[in-house]
Amino acid sequence: LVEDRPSVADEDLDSAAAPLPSVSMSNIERRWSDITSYAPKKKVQSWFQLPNGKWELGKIISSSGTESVISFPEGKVLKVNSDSLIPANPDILDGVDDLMQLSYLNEPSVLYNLQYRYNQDMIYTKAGPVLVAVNPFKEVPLYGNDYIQAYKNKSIESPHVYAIADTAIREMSRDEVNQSIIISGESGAGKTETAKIAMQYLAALGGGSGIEYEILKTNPILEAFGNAKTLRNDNSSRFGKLIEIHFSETGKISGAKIQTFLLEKSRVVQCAEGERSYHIFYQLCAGAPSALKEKLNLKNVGEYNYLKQGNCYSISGVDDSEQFRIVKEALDVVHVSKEDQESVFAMLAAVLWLGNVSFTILDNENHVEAVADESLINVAKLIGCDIADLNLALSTRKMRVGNDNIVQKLTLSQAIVTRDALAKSIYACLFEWLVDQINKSLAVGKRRTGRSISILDIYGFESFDRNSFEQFCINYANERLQQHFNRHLFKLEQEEYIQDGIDWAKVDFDDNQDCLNLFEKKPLGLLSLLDEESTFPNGTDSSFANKLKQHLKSNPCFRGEREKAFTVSHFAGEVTYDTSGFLEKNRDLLHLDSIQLLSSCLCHLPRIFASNMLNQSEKPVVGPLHKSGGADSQKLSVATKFKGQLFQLMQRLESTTPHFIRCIKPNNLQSPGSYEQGLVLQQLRCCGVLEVVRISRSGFPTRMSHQKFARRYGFLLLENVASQDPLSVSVAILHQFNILPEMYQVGYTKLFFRTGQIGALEDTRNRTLHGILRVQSCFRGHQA
Ligand code: AD9
Ligand code: MG
Repeated sequence: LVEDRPSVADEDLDSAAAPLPSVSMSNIERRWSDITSYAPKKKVQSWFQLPNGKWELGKIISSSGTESVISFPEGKVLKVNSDSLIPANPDILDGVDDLMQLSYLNEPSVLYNLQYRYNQDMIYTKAGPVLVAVNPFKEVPLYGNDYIQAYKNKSIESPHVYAIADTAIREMSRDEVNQSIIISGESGAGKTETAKIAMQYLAALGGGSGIEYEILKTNPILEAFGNAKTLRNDNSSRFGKLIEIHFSETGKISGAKIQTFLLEKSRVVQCAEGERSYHIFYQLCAGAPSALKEKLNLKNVGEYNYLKQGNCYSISGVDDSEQFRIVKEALDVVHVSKEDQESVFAMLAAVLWLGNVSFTILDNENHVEAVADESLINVAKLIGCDIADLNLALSTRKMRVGNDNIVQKLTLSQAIVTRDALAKSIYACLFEWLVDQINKSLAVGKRRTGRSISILDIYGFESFDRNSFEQFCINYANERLQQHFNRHLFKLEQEEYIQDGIDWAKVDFDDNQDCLNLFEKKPLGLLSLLDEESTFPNGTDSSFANKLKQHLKSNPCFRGEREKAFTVSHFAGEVTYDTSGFLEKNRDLLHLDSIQLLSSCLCHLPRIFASNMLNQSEKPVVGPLHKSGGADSQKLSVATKFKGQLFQLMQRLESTTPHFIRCIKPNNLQSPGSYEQGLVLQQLRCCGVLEVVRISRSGFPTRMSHQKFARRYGFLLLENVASQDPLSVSVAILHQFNILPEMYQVGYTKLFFRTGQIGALEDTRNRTLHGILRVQSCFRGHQA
């Protein structure tokens, strides 16, 4: 049997650049072995973990309780501790399209099953109610109209994003409940592509009014302005997105609404070596027609400081100038007027020129003023302000001392911060404004039913060598989503048991409420303490870190680290955050002088931006109160605003039926055909796929109807059963094989088993069938 099984290609295993994480008998496996004590049997296939962390499939030659002898396909034979063996599934289960069908649900079996399918371009697999999508990094022939029709007619059943979208549509009309498709996974795992594939299906089935075309066209716009090339993904989304697609009574799309979360502003003014700023800058420089170039004084990308830092100007296989044409066309479709488009491009050029503004030092206190060169002149011209006003806004700050207004000169470093803050704000406001325009164009028509399908494409859990404020917010969001995920799946599980009338003893599951409390508790939670420290004029990243250590040291999810760092135990693992920059990023101040400058501009966009910023500032305050009485705009902190958005999002999702898609990145090279076990395993753990498995495992994950069970194993019965009905036959089988009463439950229609029970039966069935075949061939041999 072992020899027949296509083995994991060695070169795939060897290509794993990073050492595999230690996967020997994780907690999950231990829990698993608590439920079924696996006694290795002769000739049975088993997983064994090599010292390098890779799993290898072998066949047990002999076993004496604590020790087993196992042979591997290439002839190697090892004597190993029986405890270190993990059962493998019988061959008939190779590449099953739902991991729940595996008799033995363990990490190596799940990894192997996904890889088996991936090697055949079957990138989608179900894990119970969750769809797992492994990024193919190449075109796979699974999409387009023929497939859409096939899923619509239900003539294909294999797992697919289309099938998920189809279920969402059906359940929306059947149950009259809003639906959501929640896509997660780490950077480059395929979330955005998956979201587009789902939208494609919804547009095809709900199309007709023409609005679906507009909805699809929002993708190139948002990607141009909100995506960038990073080291992990050439088209990385630097914002989270929820798109709510509304349907009319006749099932046609009637409109849509987009909400975005936490755009990475810092990328506008700085990016790492080998990365790019937002695509649109390169697209504009490459694709603007000469008249526009002249009007905006556009230069080559290499002339702009903000774009120079990454030392990366192009993306292989991408034509920025062609992309620019596509974006302009899309802007037309969503009704952004030509005039507005030109203003948008002017803002982009202004941001680029701002990065080139330099300063001269005036005195020995390092005070500066901006150099009145081409850059400064261009910025002033593009936003429509006075050169002198711009210079003042960049190099001075108005302060109130007592009853007097004084003007303070900025130092070089302060001026640079001010300049960059202005550039970041203009860009972020532009992004928000664009989303507003898109929403106006997609506004839900009058004949709305109030029914919708929302698609959430949000950054997955992140854990890097160095984790900052952005990871802090992202991981907090994931913690919330994970709770939603756990609770929902658990509920589903419970419902099925109740429906089939089986005993439902309460099954525990790890809730992550403790970790959420660590973030959210008032006044002594991470977010409250961060906000408090951000309002103190003398607050620094170190004083913040100290405060955390002082107040949270007894929290089991928290650990203070050396210097300015701290560690949080997230559901997906521990992450150590470096607090450097936390306060500044949380305050995200734009000085009132800059806002006033924007509000005095001749161009309409800067004025809109200024008034939006002032509107936001009316809410509760966070921001350093200067001893002298601050003239800074006081506004909601970034973390508080994000938390508010997140709560709103969760509320919205709570009222929907969720459908989960977990995207998996099989390698870090963005290349097809390579499947790194360690990397995949890490993600399966992080995005909770093994958690679903675990939740199910603490119940009765294997289900089989009475009929199927009786048909499949009935021939193994040694004695005749009085009644031939499937239930009686099934019960007789259970008795004959001594399956312990706590290992199964008999429902109205199905039998429910603990993990591993069917596996053992299946092994017996196979051995018996082999025996029968051998006897038959002997018998035929005799006859001949
Ligand atoms: V990030 O968190 O925004 O950095 P995503 O969104 O998870 O990330 P994305 O959807 O951008 O990843 O996918 C990355 C790349 O993988 C795409 O640019 C495609 O080249 C590739 N990809 C992803 N899914 C598919 C697919 N179903 N078919 C073909 C795919 N290629
Ligand atoms: Mg993305």
